[in-house]
Amino acid sequence: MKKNTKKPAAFETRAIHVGGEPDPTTGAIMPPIFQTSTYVQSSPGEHKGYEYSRTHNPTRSRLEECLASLEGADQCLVTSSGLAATSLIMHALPHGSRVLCGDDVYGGTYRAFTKVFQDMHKFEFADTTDLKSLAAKIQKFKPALVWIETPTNPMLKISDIAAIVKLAKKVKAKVVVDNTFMSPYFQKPLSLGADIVMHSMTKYINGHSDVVGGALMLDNGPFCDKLRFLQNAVGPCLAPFDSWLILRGIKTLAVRMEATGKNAMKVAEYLEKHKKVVSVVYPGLKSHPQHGLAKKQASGFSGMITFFVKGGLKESRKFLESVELFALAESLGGVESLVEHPAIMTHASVPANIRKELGIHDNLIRLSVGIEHIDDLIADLDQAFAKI
Ligand code: P1T
Repeated sequence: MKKNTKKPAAFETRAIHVGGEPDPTTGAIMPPIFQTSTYVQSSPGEHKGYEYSRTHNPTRSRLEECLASLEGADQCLVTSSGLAATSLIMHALPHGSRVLCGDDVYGGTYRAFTKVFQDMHKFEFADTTDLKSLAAKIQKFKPALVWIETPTNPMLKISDIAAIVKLAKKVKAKVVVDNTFMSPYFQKPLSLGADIVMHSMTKYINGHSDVVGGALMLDNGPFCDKLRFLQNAVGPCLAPFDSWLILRGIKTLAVRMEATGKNAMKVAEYLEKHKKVVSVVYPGLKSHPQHGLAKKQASGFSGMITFFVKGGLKESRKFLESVELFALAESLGGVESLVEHPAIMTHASVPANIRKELGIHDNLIRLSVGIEHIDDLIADLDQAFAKI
């Protein structure tokens, strides 16, 4: 994208054009996929900026440029999965660091912190929606890093990013926000003071359920340099074709997020009135405990809904086996609607007693609302409820 205009281009425009410049050698409007592992040098050490694709790849560089722009960061590093991005941060921290993590996070993140990195760092978990107790915990534990997901997966709790940054700064802790559920279209944690944004690009950023990938966005500095070093030294790099697919998916990020948000609001309102539903959790509903905060720190509520169906596992199973348009599958953020059972599926790696404390009961169902026609989505939910 030419950089001679005074006013920075809007999000929608940057999503299409940053990193999307036509190929300079052929004029191809779509960037080529540099499906190569290595690059020819004219003399040892003399090359065109690319040596080996674990270190650099032109297709991957384009994706990183686009994502840095959308999230408002100096830099972006893309990785082979969301968990690979999380792992890079863990490797970048000095050994023995203290990490304070939100109590309700993706099951795989919880598993990584408690079953992979637990000997490298010291982890504690806290309800990051309760600022008073969080302030005390931060003062006592003195973490080097505070890790939050907002909204959380799967309970959709909202944490006050700016307030947590203030608390973290008092003990010089960095704040990482897993922004997967919102995408940079609805929420920009760096603008609220966070140090690093992490994404599972597998979800909204790519949006088409055909790639697994992760991303870290942050500003220039020693921590960024360390992550770049580790991206090459540890090796969780994203393949050129996957980078290209995500670059393609991002072009429609704004319209997809608008559509998913609109559909989700209608589905949430429908569920809230349904007699076979005990309660609905959706940040866009006035009944959500942090609805006001959600409105203040983000520009939309995204497409994730959780609800408690009347009954227990039997009723949940019946509902999940009966949906026809909603697909019963892990993951989220694609154009197609998905439904899942957190206790058995995405959060099975969280111990049962902790699941219970968090409210991840057998009658909890999670929806990722896609961008199909709303009437078809409601009709599908209706017929599935009728089968219970
Ligand atoms: O699956 P992967 O790309 O490695 O991303 C992990 C991850 C990180 N953070 C959040 C908030 C996530 O939701 C995920 C992955 N989540 C699912 C697969 C899921 O169904 O919730």
